[in-house]
Amino acid sequence: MHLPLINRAQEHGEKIAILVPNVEAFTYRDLLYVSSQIATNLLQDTEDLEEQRVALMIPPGFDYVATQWGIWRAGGIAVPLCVSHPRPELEYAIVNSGASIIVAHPDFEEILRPILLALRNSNAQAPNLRSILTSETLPNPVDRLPEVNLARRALILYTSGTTGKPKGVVTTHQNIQAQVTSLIAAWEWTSRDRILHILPLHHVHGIINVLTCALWAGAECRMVSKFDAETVWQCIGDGDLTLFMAVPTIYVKLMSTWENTNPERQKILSAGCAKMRLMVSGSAALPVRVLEKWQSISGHLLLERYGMTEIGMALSNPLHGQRLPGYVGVPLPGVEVRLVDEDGTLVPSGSPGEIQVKSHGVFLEYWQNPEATATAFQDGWFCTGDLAVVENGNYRILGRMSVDIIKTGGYKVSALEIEEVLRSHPDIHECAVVGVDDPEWGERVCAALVLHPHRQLTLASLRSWAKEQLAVYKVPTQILVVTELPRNVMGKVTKPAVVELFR
Ligand code: MLC
Ligand code: AMP
Repeated sequence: MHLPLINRAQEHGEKIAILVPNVEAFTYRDLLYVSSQIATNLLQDTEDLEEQRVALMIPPGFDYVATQWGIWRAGGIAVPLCVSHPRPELEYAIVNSGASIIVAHPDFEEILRPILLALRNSNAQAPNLRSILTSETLPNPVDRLPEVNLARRALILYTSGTTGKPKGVVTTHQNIQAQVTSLIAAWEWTSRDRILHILPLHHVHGIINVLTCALWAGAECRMVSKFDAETVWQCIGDGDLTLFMAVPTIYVKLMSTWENTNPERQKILSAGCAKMRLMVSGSAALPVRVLEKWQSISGHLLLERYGMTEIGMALSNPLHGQRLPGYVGVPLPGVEVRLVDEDGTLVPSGSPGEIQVKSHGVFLEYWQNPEATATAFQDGWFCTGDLAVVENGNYRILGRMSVDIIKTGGYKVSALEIEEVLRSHPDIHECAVVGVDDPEWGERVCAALVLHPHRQLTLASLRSWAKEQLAVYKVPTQILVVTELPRNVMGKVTKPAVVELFR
């Protein structure tokens, strides 16, 4: 028995699975064969990877997908690394997941080399860490591949929380199947769909909602190596896409590029949008003014939905029927949602409460962190840490319960993680990191700093220092040097007062 994703692909043999516009196209048959070669290569002389973690650092495209499938078919757990992360963040994911193999595109050999060397030298960590480049010749013929039970772990995605360092969210093949089939049913994916994939491939939005849904449905997934507004518009303007999904920041960037285009081309681009059957927004709150402006450009009332790495998608506006601006709709098929107060009691309709979720799509565990896993659940319900209210039968997201969680450009970022890094700067005595509302990024990462006596610090120098350690979206975009941080009577830094400093 193969994994259902693999079985289904066999039905679509000669159909195009992955297309890199103007470069190359690969059929489902190609994907099945190359992923079996990759699985054979990963297995070497063993029969089953038995949930060994395989990290992959590959830009969006066929090699990424074939490697992800190869890992699954060999019985491994895929750990996708972000292709733009600096060394410390890559090292953290590799070490924390205990990866025994890393598959990388040759472009990343240089950044990975010192990490691999350091890990191989520290015997306790990973003396046998194996590295494979996607440019290597693959074995032919292929081996018999193991049977992989759906209850087995499939994926570890790193996500920030309120405890500083990111946690590895583990999903099983069954979880992925539940997440995908729920979306396929709700948004009526079919093998006739063609979607443009422009999202990062180390998060659930890009991996599950776009890539895996497309391949599960036998649809065509068009991949570009990195988001670029001009390229996206060109693909939309070609006029034969049926679906598009993005975070609000991407819609804002697309709108500004459209506005700087001449009126004739604007018409072509808008006509490309109008030919699609669905455009979706998620991963962060979609401001109503963005929704309205996008409607005037594209003719589409964006379908907004709500989800999270740990649960997949939970709430969605309808494909057919009325979509309410500012609301995220109702629970998706197979998903139960409830709102509770601080005591864990259900709140009456119209009152705000924490969103809690139960479904087969809910993750298995935080990787090697049973305490965090246990505290994330209440009576079998996953506690999202997001507040919402139900009005006229529809959920409206009110925000997060913790000020230390920032959403910027669709990325979830822990203020505490950034503070920890900033405190290691030789000039910084104390700091408080907050998210400040921003029309383009949703929130921007801002830092209030107390410096050591007689020290000075510019934003530019702090940013270039921080980029060595943090992903670009975690690097503060604004700093304020203050003599002291605002505190409450208990002496605790009050983040809302810090946010006010930036207004
Ligand atoms: C980048 N820049 C930022 C920034 N990110 N500035 C402020 N805030 C941010 N968050 C700056 C950089 O410093 C740089 O400036 C310039 O923008 C270009 O950087 P870049 O990295 O090239 O940006 P770009 O490619 O334009 O990226 C923007 C983006 C990207 C929106 C395409 O952030 C993105 O792909 N976001 C999607 C994230 C996602 O998939 N989230 C889903 C998580 S799953 P300079 O000055 O250095 O040039 C989830 C669950 C669910 O949330 O519900 O889906
Ligand atoms: P992540 O941990 O990166 O998967 O991010 C999940 C978080 O994104 C959720 O907990 C929400 O805070 C936020 N989120 C996702 N979709 C929406 C939405 N439509 N509106 C508001 N917030 C959202």
